[in-house]
Amino acid sequence: MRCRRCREAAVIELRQHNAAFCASCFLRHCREQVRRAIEQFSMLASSDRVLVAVSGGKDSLGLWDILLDLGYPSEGLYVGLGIGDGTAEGEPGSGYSRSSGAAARAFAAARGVRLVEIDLPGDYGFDVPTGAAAARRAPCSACGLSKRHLFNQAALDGRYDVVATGHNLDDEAAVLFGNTLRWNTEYLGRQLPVLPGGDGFVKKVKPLVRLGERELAAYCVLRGIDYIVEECPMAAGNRHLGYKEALNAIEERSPGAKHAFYFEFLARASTLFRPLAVAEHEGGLARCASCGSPTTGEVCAFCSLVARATDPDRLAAVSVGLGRTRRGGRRGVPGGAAGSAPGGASVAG
Ligand code: Q46
Ligand code: ZN
Repeated sequence: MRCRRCREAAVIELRQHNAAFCASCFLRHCREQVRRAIEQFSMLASSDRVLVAVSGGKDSLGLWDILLDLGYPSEGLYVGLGIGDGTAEGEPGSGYSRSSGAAARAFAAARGVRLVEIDLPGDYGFDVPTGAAAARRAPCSACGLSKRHLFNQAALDGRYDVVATGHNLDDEAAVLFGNTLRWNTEYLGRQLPVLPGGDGFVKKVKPLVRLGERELAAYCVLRGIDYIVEECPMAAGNRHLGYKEALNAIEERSPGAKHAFYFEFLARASTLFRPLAVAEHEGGLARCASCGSPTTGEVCAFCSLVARATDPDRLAAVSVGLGRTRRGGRRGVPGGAAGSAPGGASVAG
């Protein structure tokens, strides 16, 4: 197998592109895909200060690496979720958040770039598994809601122009698949690689939408980026994993199917659903009485989660096993059974 560009020996075959690449041409291909996504969707201006949400996984660290190489002044944001802190050593998921934080810090130190850190247990008094159980939410629902709020708040506080997340093509295709299966029309109307800022929200972008998981893993290995390989232990049984498996089976028989599914949706269908998404906030947004964030209620969803997740009575109920964690979202909160919010619950890798 020869590299499509230089005819050297290839190290990776990309069937969706009907191509194979040597190591250096593959790295160039990844940077080029990100550059094209940024240009195609007007994601970033060259002077934008970018806050990259990093989880310590391959996608977010690969994204940060590529943005730095493309010359965007970017800094990282790591949110400690307290996942696996209470799990006995040797058990699955043990020390998950500690390891992911260490990977993010090591990358920032190696590249000499700033990493902003927020710690959910230390700064807000709860970790994702316990807080979600006390609030009677699915862990991924509580986690996704917290991350969306904290990314936005950190970007406002630090005066960043844009938040970049590591959602890749596999993530976006899986979210689209899930929302299409249920015809979650409001979410379909907002599933875009760019969410504009304004009204208390910072612009959000997903520059990895042209690259798949396998490409990101290969990129990090070839670049010597030491990312956390372990999946979040809370992801087990997650509906999106099932959607990804289904799409992988389709892609296997029909290379390029994921790309066509997502990009043809953007090109031909997403505008049809846009009015349904816009209608959701037609009444305008108020400010949270507690933190000042935009909200449709009196108190924003994050402040309400903090109140429940740190309520001593609820925590006591959890500790005696009465407040069992339910799978599936409640109150229509994205990330659970109610649907998959554009922007997703995850930092993505
Ligand atoms: S970190 Fe959080 Fe994900 Fe873990 S708890 Fe779920 S949403 S799976 S990317
Ligand atoms: Zn609030």
